[in-house]
Formats: sequence, structure tokens, C-alpha cells
Amino acid sequence: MEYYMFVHFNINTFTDMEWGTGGENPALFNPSDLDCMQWARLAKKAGMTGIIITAKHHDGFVLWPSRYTEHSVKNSPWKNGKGDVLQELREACDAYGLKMGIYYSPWDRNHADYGNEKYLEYLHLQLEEVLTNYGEIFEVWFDGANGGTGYYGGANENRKVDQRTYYNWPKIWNHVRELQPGAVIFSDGGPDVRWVGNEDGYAGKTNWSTLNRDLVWPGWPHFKQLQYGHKNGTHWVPAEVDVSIRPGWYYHASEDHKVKSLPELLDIYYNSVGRNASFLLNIPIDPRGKIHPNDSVQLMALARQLKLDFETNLASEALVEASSHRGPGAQYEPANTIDGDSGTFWATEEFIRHGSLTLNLPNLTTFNRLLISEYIPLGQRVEAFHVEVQTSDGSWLPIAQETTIGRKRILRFEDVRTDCVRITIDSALAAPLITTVELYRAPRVLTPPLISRDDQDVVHMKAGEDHSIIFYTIDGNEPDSTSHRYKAPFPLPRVATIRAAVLDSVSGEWGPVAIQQLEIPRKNWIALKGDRKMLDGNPDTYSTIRGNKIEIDLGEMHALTGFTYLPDQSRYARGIIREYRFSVSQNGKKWQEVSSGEFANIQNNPIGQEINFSPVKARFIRLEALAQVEDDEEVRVAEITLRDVRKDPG
Ligand code: FUL
Repeated sequence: MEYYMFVHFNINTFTDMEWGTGGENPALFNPSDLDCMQWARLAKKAGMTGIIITAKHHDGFVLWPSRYTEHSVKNSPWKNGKGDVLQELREACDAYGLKMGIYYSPWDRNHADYGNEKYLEYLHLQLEEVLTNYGEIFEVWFDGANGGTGYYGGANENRKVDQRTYYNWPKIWNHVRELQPGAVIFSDGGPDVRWVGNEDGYAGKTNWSTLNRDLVWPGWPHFKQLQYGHKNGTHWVPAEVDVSIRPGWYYHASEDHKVKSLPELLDIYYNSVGRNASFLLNIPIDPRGKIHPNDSVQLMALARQLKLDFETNLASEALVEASSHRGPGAQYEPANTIDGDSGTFWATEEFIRHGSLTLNLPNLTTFNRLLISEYIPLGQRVEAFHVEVQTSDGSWLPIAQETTIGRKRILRFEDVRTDCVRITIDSALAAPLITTVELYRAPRVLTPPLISRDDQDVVHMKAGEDHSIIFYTIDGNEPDSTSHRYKAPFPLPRVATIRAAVLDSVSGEWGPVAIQQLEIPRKNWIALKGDRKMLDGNPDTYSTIRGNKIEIDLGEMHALTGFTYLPDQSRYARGIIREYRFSVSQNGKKWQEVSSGEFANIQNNPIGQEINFSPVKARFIRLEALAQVEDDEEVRVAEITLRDVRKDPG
């Protein structure tokens, strides 16, 4: 399926939440202009092959008129309770030749029986509805997030389940197999498609499609391994990279300007499709029931760029030689790698687990992408390979040293110019079978500059490429060549919005605009608990606090309206706050709580958590961890920013 769409659309769309509590009123669900045809049209245009929809998320509200719950569209004002989102999506998918998939959350914060056997009966009955009434379903997506606080029919309590045993997964899988024999089942460990272990949009460079599946269950603590798979794993469970085009999974107007840039989306494509995984890109649906224009613009920008990146295969006229090939006859010849047929392949001699392919190009050729595929019906075999090009003096210049290949591996490197390329398979689990080798020259894509303000209120900007001139504005206008030119870091001790873009001095092209909101300046803040690393504007450093809270003296009185907490961003992050309390004080002695709650989905998606409240006078702030993702004895804070009623003076 390679590339397909996730849509998060449900009651959270109308409450501006990431995780609903389950106590929401069904009357909240009321899209003004639901348009599944628009989703499908855009998915098709983007080159996607299907759409997976959040039929039921953790809050339990269902998008179809289920017989087994009142918590559904049938009790909403939308179409007077006669609507069925799944039916509309089915029609749209059929109209555009797309496949349809179902996301179904096993965790249900609405259901009174969640945690006991009766809820499991309900789950089976609902799956039966979803998997019999809406035609062919290609994937059933079971979320691993499970158990915790919720409404639970009014009980409003914390319910923990044993994730390994409670659901009786084999029984659920059998049920799905009976109802939809062609569907693949997704969860942390499959059984058919596995989670990639992060929601950031990448698979491991080494990525085996095999997995020791029986070790893994939804909620498995060693989920970081899922990005690599298991070499010699017992089952074929390829990875799927799920990631949102925005920071959150659901639509929030506050994220309209945070849609991922083209360079970010391209990185995700190369780090998923280009690393032997499939790519499931989430597009949130807005309260109208449509994809917001900012998302569709980026979706189309990616589609256009991919077309350019893979426009002309520069290897199709090559003369291909191999160190050896399995004979006799032409069946396993090296030329099979450039014949455009994914059913033919080059094979080394039986039992020989290494070998090289040399592509003699008709002319000196410049390229910066190499695409290579194994013949997957006979498994994934290659575990190490490298690529060299021949220089004009006949010597070999190494350009890549890599590990796995799998269904598709795409390497990106700087432009190289040569008429001879050699790919060497250094080792493989069995005789390597290569079905495709392609070369491309992708055009250069400029990235937006990085903008930060340090704890002395000095602004820094950095361009991603050489020959770039950065222009910026602080008056709300889009940057152009008449704007300020960035030459060196400069102080900006006030609330401001910076917009910056690079101009490539060689090609005259402009890169995309970066927007950075600067909140209350932090130079005069005193970290009472914690240190200045949480104020330094660098998301890669963090303050480590033993105990469960940070405290800051802002040095002067403010009318505060909100804060943003950025958790530890490192790959093996720790000290992440899951439930928080935010309090303020005017004198550092008497404290007043202004906000508390959960940072929904922060474990899987540790983005900045933005909390807003009505203005409150304060000079001191305290952010407390009431619960953490893991039971760490410390809290880590990468960044904390505060907002007050003061507006950007522009
Ligand atoms: C996570 C969920 O908790 C998020 O809300 C979202 O649905 C994402 C795709 O999976 O585990």
C-alpha cells in the first residue's frame, strides 16, 4: 500500500482535545459540511492508496449508528441523528478507487463495563458491525494506548487493565479474520503490521520486516525495538510509520500554522517509504468535516516534489554486470534489476551470500538518489551493502555504507557525477535477490531557517544550506528581499512573532517561511527549582529536577494567560509529565492553582503542550508532575514559556 491517509475525526474535533474523557455529550458532534469526497479526492491526488478513519477513539464515541451504544452519531444533531460517517467514507473511497481501513480503540473511556468481560462482548459486536456493513476493509488498526482515568458510564475513575491478557487478542484477531479475511491487523506487534515505535515519522535505517512477534503485545515496554524489527524474527510483520501532518492528531485551529513544511514531509517520506516501511500520514479533519486548506497545500506540495524527485530514472539504459549470477540461463541475470519488472530479479549463485552489481552508464551522469529493492516474496535477506562510484582516474569513491534493504530502500546523498556505479552486498541471510536499482537526480529543496531565542533574550537564526541569505520580519509581513537581513544574533526582549525565510544566492530561489512566536522574555527569570536549560530556547537541552516540580520567579508581576511545556526531546526521553498542576503566586509563599489535567498522548507524541487559562496576576509559577509517563524520580523540562495578556506590538 506504500502511502495512505489516516484521518482523525471524531468528538475531539469539536472539543479541541487530543484524548476525550468519555463523558462528552454526543450533541457536540455536528460537522457543518462533512465532505468525505474531498478527503478521498485529495488522498488520490496525493498518490495515496487508502484511508484509515478513527471509527472509535479512546473516548468511545462512534462514527456509525451502532446498535450497541448510545454514544454515537445517532444521538447527535448531525443529519438529525441519521448520519453515518463510515458509509460516506465508503462511498468516497469507492468513487476514487481507494481502500478503506478502520481505526478502533480498544480502550474506551465511555463504556461503563470497560475492564470486565461484558465490555469485550461489546467490542466484538461493534467489530462485527464495522467489518460487515462497510464493504472490504484493508486494515484494522488497534491502538496500543490503554487503561487509565475516564468517565466509564459515570464512575469517573482510574481503570487499569492487564494489557497482555485482558482483551484476549487471539480471539479478537480470529474474529477479524473471519469477517475480513483480506484485512491486515495492526498493533504494536502486529500480528500483520507493526507500529514503528514512534509517532515522529521514521523507521530505523536498519529495518527488518521480520519480528519475534510472540514477544510483543500492545503496550510492550521495549517498543523502541519496533523501529528496527528483529533480524531472523519468527514472523513477517513489516513496519508502518504513522505520523501527523500537524503536531497533534486531531484538528486544533491553534495548529493551523504548524502544518509540517515540505522539507519535513520529504524527510518523513524518505525515512519511511525509503526505509522499508509504509507511510500512514494523518490529516486531521476540521469541525466543518473537511481538510483545512493549509494541510491540503502541504499534501500537494509533497506530491509535486515526489514527482520531481523521481521523474527520470537515470539507470534504465545501464549495462549491468554482476560478480556472479545464478545460472544457467537468463532467469537470474543482473539486467533484471533495470527491466522495470518487479517480478524478475538478479540472484547470486546459490549459497553465495555476497556479490556486487556494476552499472555502466552510457554517459557521465549526475545523481543524488539510489533506489534499491529486494525480491520480497522470497523474504528479506540483505543485512549490509555499500555503494561506490568510479572517478575519472579509475578509483572507487565510497558514497554509502548501509545495512538492510527490504521492499524499498532509497538513499539520499550529495550530487555525484560518474558513469559507473558499484553496489556491493557485503552480507545477507541467504543468497541476495535484487529486483530493482534506479538512480535519480532530485532537485534541491530549501529548508526554513531555525529560529530560537536564548535565555538572555538574544535571537539566533540558522539556515539549513550553504549560500543562503536569511531575511526576516517582526511586523507580521511575509519576508522578502526588502526585509531585515540576518547577519548576527540580536537581542529582542519582548513578545514578538518572527517570520524568516532563506534566499538561495546561487539560484535566486526562496525557501519556505519559518514562523516563531516569542513569548514573555526570560532573561530576568530566576529558576528556583530547575536550571536555565529550560529557558535557553534549545529544545535539545533540558533541566533535570529531582522531585516533581519546577518553580520560577519571573522577576516582576504579569497577567498570565497560559504556558507551554516542552518535555525531554531526546530519543530515550525520561521525566515526562503526564498529569500536571500549574499554580501561581504573587509573593512566592501563597500559591493558587490555576490549571490541572492530563497532557494527552504525551508518551507517544511528546510535542509542546500548550495550556491556556483566564488571566491571573502572578510573579511566581510552579509546574508540578502529579503523574509521569514512567515512574522516574526526576522531571525533565526542555523548555517552558509563559504568555501574558500583552499583545505582540508588531
Ligand atoms: C495514539 C493515540 O493515543 C493517539 O490519540 C492517536 O490516535 C495515535 C494515532 O495513536 O496511540
